[in-house]
Amino acid sequence: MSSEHASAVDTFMQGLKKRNPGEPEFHQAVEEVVETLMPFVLANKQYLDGRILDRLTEPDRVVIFRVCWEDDDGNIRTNRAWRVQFNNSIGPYKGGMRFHPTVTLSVLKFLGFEQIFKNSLTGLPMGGAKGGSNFNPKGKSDREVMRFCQSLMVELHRHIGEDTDVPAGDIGVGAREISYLFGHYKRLVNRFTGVLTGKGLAFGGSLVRTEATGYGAVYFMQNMLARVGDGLEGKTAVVSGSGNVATYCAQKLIQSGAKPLTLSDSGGFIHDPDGITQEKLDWVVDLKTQRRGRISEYTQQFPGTTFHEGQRPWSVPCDLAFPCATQNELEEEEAKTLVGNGLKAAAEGANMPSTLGAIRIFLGNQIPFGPAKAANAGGVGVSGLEQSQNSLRIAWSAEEVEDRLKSIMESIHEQCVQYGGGGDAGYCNYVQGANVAGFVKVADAMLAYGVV
Ligand code: NDP
Ligand code: 2IT
Repeated sequence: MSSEHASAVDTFMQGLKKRNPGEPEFHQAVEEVVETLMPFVLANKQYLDGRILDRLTEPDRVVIFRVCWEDDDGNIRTNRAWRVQFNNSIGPYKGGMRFHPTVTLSVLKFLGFEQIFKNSLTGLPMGGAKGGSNFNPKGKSDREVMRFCQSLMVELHRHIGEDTDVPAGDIGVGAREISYLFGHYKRLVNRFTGVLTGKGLAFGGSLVRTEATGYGAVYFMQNMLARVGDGLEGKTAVVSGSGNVATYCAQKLIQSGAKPLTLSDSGGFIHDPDGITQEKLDWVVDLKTQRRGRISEYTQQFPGTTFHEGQRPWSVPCDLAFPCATQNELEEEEAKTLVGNGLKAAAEGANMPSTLGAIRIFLGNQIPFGPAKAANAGGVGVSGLEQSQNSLRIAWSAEEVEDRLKSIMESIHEQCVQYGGGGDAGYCNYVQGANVAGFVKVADAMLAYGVV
């Protein structure tokens, strides 16, 4: 980075931190983007004169509300919920809802901000948003989760709509939660619309939406490897997480001839040196979505495997890394370990799983590195396809949706290469590519609207 760029980034970040105190995740997400965008913005005066970076880092609005609900013992419980409607320049707000005790305004602002760029990269007309609550679904009965979702929707329904803002799932919000949320929205407004995505197949959901994020991350990896004349066949992979994204990432790896070696949750990671097979994965999906158990149980079911309590899987030697659990789960020292063990490429299934230090290690060692905005966009991409199907009142076949998902991931890869340097053969900086490619469309729309 030249000194002019460095000082422009520094001045910008100082202002942002002053305006948004106590929001470290939001600062981190913006810093990564601004660091790579600044040279482009300085070279393209219209964005500088239009103060696009100032405008793009200020959400259109944030709705904060109380959610009261009654637990199974008759106690009154209170949670806080948010919807961060970040930017709707290129389409209705779109982004998931996260239910997890670590949810704060800072976390949702980082997620909403990244969603603007990710959604732009998909090529579909979707703005950026994120929402959620500090509610912890773990250990709650289905009825408790239902009462919480219904109470949350009593307020949220005023702020969303199929042409306004279309929420979906994220950590702690899967098929069960989306069903409760959608069912209650429908009661409140007396309209059946595509207001949420990730719905059940019987009521407007799309085939392949469940699988889309994990599958998309593997397709993105496939594109990165193909660019350097390599492929997935025979590669070993370390995957973190054991939720929606991680399990379908592992599934597509298996289908592509690669061998996933690990999965994890907040309790630790399991290592299966023989490789996780489809049969074992079916057991994990049942464990996580039906029995709501812990990944440590894997070792009792499958002998010859180990559980590493309180640890993350990055010390296991592998060709490919797929962080698919949560933010900041892969730090600088862990990136060094992966590279030292011969890592060939990494793709982020989770949002911002790699710290800024870890990203610098990957880029510095010229490891093909697919950042979240690009690599995990398959989930929201298929959400966009679900919206299209709902509007058209039709349902596409699994094959049709998966073909479209593949094309979306391929197009995102091409856009990254276009703006990521390296020409035809050189090293592609996918972080720069994703940030600049995602930015241009949104920024041009904002300029066209005038001063708003
Ligand atoms: P799930 O709730 O299905 O799974 C989350 C997984 O991550 C679980 O294994 C969970 O373990 C683990 N995890 C969550 N929080 C922590 C934490 N603080 N520390 C360690 N492990 C943690 O969520 P998803 O699979 O949907 O989401 C995973 C990631 O992918 C998130 O970053 C999400 O934003 C991102 N993502 C999701 C998309 C989607 O379509 N669902 C689309 C694009 C990105 P435990 O059970 O112990 O909490
Ligand atoms: O982070 C994400 O892209 C998601 N959680 C999916 C959002 C969506 O609207 O499908």
